[in-house]
Amino acid sequence: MQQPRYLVPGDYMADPSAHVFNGRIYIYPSHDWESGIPENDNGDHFNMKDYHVFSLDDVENGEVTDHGVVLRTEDIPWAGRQLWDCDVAHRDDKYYMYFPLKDQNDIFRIGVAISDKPEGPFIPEENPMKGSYSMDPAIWHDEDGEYYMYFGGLWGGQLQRYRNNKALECAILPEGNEPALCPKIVRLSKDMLGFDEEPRDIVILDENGKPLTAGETERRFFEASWMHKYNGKYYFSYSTGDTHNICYAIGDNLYGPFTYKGVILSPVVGWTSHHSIVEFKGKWYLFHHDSVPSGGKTWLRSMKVVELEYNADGTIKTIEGTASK
Ligand code: FUB
Repeated sequence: MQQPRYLVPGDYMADPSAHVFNGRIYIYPSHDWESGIPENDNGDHFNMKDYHVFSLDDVENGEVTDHGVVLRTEDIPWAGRQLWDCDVAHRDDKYYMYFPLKDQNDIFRIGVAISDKPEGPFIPEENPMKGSYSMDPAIWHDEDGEYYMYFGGLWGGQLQRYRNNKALECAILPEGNEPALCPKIVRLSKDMLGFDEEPRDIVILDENGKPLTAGETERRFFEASWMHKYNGKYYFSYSTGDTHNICYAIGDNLYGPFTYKGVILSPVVGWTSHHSIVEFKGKWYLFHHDSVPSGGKTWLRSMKVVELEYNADGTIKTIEGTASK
């Protein structure tokens, strides 16, 4: 694949989570729109209110099918506002969509909605997942047969409001040489509707085996967790948020620790960067977004795909983002 490909030129779609179901790529993005809410560090301008599902059978040239609206805030009993990055898992004969949404107290929780088909529509549960908090869920189906959720995000994602899975009186964001806040992992229950354990920290180490610090903003975790496996190793990838990189770290265990390895995607046009990585028909792809088509409006993002390549030692070749072009 020579050039990145914008997948839905007629609309604004971001945070694409891509999976192969029934031999086809299904993409679960956030649906950006012009809500008129001014931009701030809390992400209030990302005021999304529904999801579409897309699918295709040829990443490089195939027609992209829009399966239409599959879930809306008005159908979710506990909804406040802001449907952010979702993900979908397949277990037995059902598809489970995991979505972050602020409840009526403006606290991010993670909800589940269920469908018989990968293209939806998805029917939401009455309540958010018990014990859930923060945002950006990414589901990993491991070879051990279990399903795991990686999640968390700073600033508007509210992770700094919690420690040890408990809400703090006041948010605390570590600084300088203090250890960076960690993304979380939790094993899902067999019915896919709850947590089967307490969420645990995902620790990202530097080349000397020391946890990354809050001050290492070019490479510490901010949001947008994703997991994939390559040549027997677990690759945890994520966005560095305010420094706009998509980075990755490699480990031998899905709970970590992971060792930082480098940048997958350098900054794109627009504040956020968010991605997913999937293998399809013998090639690896990076689904992501930028704000080039909207002329740089950070809240109007367009999803795209480009081939992702590995070096012989298992490291990933850095892809140049649109901010430097
Ligand atoms: O789309 C809203 C938020 O922006 C996502 O949840 C973050 O990962 C960032 O892409």
